[in-house]
Amino acid sequence: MARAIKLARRGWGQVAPNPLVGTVLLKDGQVIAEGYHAGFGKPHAELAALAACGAPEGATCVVNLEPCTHAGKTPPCTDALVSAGVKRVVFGVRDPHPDARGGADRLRQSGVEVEEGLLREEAAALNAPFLWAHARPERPFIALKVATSLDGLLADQGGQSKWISGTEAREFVHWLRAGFDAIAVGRRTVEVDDPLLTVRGPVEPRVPPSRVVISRSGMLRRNRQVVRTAKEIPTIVVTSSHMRDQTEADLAKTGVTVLGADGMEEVAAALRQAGVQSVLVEGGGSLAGALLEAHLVDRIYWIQAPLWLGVGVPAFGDREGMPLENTIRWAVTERRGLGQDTLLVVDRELCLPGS
Ligand code: AOF
Ligand code: ZN
Repeated sequence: MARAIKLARRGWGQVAPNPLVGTVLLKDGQVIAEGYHAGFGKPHAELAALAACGAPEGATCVVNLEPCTHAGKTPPCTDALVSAGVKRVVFGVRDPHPDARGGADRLRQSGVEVEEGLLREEAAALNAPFLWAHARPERPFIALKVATSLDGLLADQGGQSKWISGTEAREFVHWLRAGFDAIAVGRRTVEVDDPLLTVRGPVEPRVPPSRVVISRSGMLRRNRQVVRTAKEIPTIVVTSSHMRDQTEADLAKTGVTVLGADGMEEVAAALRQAGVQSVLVEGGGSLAGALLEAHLVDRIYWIQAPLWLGVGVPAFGDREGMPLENTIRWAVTERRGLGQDTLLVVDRELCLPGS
């Protein structure tokens, strides 16, 4: 299953709104074929593995997601597994998609032995945006990316943040961006850092993520990079409802889409209505803090650099305190080194359909 999850990740940036899926076929404990869902509209992982396999009769199929039952862009994986003579299917998490779900029952009815829940947490974390899109369709999956010093600061006391983290971490962020529908920042980040917020890394996404600027006041200068390139890359500004018309007038003919929303919940709902299923929030601290305080953050990608600044810009702005007994402990879903920096990925809650 760990191998299936690793294979699934090869579809990063190519499959959304579909899930990432990898499959390993085994016989007598030996791997006989592998496959993964390489892109939206392309063969499902099970079909790719079966196509790569000479003699699948009697094999065990290990896949991170329950095999589908629907004839979508490709025929149902359950039927393909049954006709290929696969004897046993082991999967990680159930498929919540209303058309595709029910694969386990269908396989059992056809006499296939089915085991579910192997590396369930890992499989759920892998496809959190897809799983949440079905469990909670009113808002996108929201992830925060923060790169800080050892003492949790985004920038030094002069506001300098280039570069707290190293090249490996910056490459990772470009890889990360490729897997999200949108990249969001607050107005101050656009004004101060003037980022382009595009993907310039090892993975070219099938659909480039939209850029989102969240700005209560709306005021955004037309000479900022995100505004100047809005005709080429979809760019959304979310402002308070009473500033919407003014902001639209200010940004007329730039290609920027202006949405009105009051409060973080409405911002999230407005983005979902605009078609955004997953968003990576890259700062600044006050936006990150406001989202956390509103319990709207599903995941944090925290990159910690080995340096100390003492005084500077806090990662989550100035917030009210949270007594220990009222706070929650997040689930650690990944922990690894990025050059000299350390990546920690935590999920507030795992989405486990059918449990
Ligand atoms: C599987 N194996 O590799 C994937 C599955 O748009 P379609 O026709 O490709 O169908 C997408 C739906 O199928 C998706 O929403 C999810 O429920 C399931 N994805 N299922 O058995 C795969 N990618
Ligand atoms: Zn399928």
